[in-house]
Amino acid sequence: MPKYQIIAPALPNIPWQEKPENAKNSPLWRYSENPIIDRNPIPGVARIFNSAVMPYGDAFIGVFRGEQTNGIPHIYLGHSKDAIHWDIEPEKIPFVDENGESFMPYYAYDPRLVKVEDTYYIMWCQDFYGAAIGMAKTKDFKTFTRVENPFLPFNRNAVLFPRKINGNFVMMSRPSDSGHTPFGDIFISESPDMKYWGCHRHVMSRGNEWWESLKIGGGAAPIETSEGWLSFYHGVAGTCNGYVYSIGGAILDIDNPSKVKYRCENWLLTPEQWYEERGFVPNVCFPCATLHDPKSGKIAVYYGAADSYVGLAFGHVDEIIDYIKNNSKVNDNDTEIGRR
Ligand code: BMA
Repeated sequence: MPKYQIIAPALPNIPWQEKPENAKNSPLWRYSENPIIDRNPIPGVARIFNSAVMPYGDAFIGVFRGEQTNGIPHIYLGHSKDAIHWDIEPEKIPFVDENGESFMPYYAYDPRLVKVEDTYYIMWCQDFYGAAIGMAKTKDFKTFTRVENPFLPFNRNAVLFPRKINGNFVMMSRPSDSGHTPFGDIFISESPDMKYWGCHRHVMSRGNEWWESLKIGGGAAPIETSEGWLSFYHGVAGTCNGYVYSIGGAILDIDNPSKVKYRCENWLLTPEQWYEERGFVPNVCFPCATLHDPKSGKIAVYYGAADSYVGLAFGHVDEIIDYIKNNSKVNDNDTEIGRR
């Protein structure tokens, strides 16, 4: 049994590859067959990246950012038996309003997929008179009903927690601008009903370390563990040659997730492989989802690579949490409740 407990349903069929002997400098290692989704995966879509997956029945389901050949991103549904080989549906997810009428965003990107109680929620970035968060719910992956846009523009990287906390839905987001946003901290907001959002709190700031000194943003849905909410997020460095996106790790207080308990001063994954360093936007590792198994402690991280591919990395909950704790650096800004 792992030393640290993951609180989630069992996932014995989690994709996995053992740690290579030469792995160093991080508790995560890459799948040797990366990228798992290559260019031109379906007609009309040139690249799939920044996508989220979940267990579904005895297989897996996912929401995928597909960059169409006209350059406009939309969200596509995918199915997989092993969470590695994906069949992507050729049509965009057909979002509808509460009356069942078609209600498509102009564009949609960076989807996350989170199940709370018996409902799956998809959240993404879209136009709402500027870049903002769009959201929909489904129970069967056939009907996808839009819910009210949770936040005012400009905002990106919304990530719902996988259960209510103190009776409310809780969602991370990153207030931004409508362009390439040279700033940004992670906040959380609460809602009793998925319609009205408030009790906004600051979680953590950019800037602790150079690799995340420009901006940070939520990544995968936080994993509930015996140490707190294990969160894989992205941190961005602004270099003379452009932005560099790395994956960071933090552990948030289980009842008050605006309080950061541990925050790793080192990145957990940074662009090193050809599919991360070379592509439509070079030097991007952008986490959007994990699969995790409480019994074995195995964690699989799904991340977009260079705005061109989907990559997969693995780690063990004990090693990841120990690494974050052993290399943790938090300041008052991280540990306070985030209300001013
Ligand atoms: C961010 C988002 C992501 C993208 C990243 C790097 O602002 O648009 O979708 O992966 O930039 O280009």
